[in-house]
Amino acid sequence: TTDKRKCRRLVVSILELGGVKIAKDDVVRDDPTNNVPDTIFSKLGMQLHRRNQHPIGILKNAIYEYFDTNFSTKFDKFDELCPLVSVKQNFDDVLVPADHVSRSYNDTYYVDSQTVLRCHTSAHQAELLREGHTHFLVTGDVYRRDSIDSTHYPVFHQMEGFRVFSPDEWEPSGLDATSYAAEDLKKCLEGLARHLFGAVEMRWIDTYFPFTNPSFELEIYFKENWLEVLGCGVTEQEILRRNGRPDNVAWAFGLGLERLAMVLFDIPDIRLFWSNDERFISQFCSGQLGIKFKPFSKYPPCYKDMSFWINESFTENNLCEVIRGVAGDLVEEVSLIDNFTNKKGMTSHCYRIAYRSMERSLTDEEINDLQWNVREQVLNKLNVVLR
Ligand code: FA5
Ligand code: MG
Repeated sequence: TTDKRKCRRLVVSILELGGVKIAKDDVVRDDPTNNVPDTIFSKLGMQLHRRNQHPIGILKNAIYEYFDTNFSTKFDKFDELCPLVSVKQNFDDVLVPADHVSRSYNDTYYVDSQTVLRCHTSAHQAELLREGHTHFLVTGDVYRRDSIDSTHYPVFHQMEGFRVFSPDEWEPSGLDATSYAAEDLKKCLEGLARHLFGAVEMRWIDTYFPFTNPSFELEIYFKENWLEVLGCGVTEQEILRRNGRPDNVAWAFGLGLERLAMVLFDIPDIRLFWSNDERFISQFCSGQLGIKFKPFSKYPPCYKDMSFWINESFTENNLCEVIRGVAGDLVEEVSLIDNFTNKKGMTSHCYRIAYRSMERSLTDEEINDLQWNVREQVLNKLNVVLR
């Protein structure tokens, strides 16, 4: 709990910095290692996963229930660990290589050169292992610079699951430790999917994570697409060895709670989770999984295109960050619709921005203003040349 208190003080000081606008702008301008915009600062401490009436909280509780009723060993639960973590916790402790893209300023929010907003709940694996936990669930808000569409948002929620096995668990099976853990993991997660959804179409995909081997992703069929809802795998032995469990094996998973909740409650757009609109909030009920979200009439989207010559430092994540900075949750999707390089070697991109409010219709004037500001900010901040 001393950790918890420390964490709170840190969050408060940052939020206070965020509140006193000038002070924070100064900090950001002076500290080139801070790339956290106001819109993201303002999400710290919201804790949607700790609201029992909110779809994210309802889902968390339903997953807790699955683990409480299906395992003889209790899973220790954490949902208040501080989202500000060290670079070491977020990356080194889970064996993310020094040159991995996820460490870049393009992908991760840095508070300073040694502190990030965690980009996954895996950041807590090592410390909890060292504290002696062998079965645990960690739920929390995670932060990523990312593209913009209906299933991606720069703040979302994950639940990490971790389970350690000892030799007397896998030895009688005749399987090697890794196969035993992999089988148990898939059984556990398929059982969870059945607990939440009943019958649902799903498939396993082989993938890569630095901290597990083998590694898998689970996809669920949703609105005519396969939607990736979680990553998982058998924990790298190096992580167990470093954290006091050299003779064990373990599995781990990281669930995207918004993605699961979208399927479960039929929520069409990830921005809705952040809505304060009564017409959204009031549709959900503590403990009830069966509710299907009824969209309050869908307002029409408005599309605006923007073409420019890019430079070497241009990235889509930076573009999305600028657009979000202007339009906030009024931007629904940003997609590259044209891309060519001319004879002189200059590359042009055309992006289509979809503006749509979840709560009301937008006026032409409002959209034109937004687009005008977006163009100006993109010019100023990204040093591109508009066409
Ligand atoms: C991870 O974050 C790994 N730490 C998961 C893991 C844990 C693997 C333990 C192995 C062992 P990934 O980057 O794929 O993996 O994210 C996990 C899930 O988070 C995704 O499957 C997806 O459901 C969700 N997710 C990722 N990015 C976003 C986003 N921008 N918005 C909403 N949900 C997202
Ligand atoms: Mg993934």
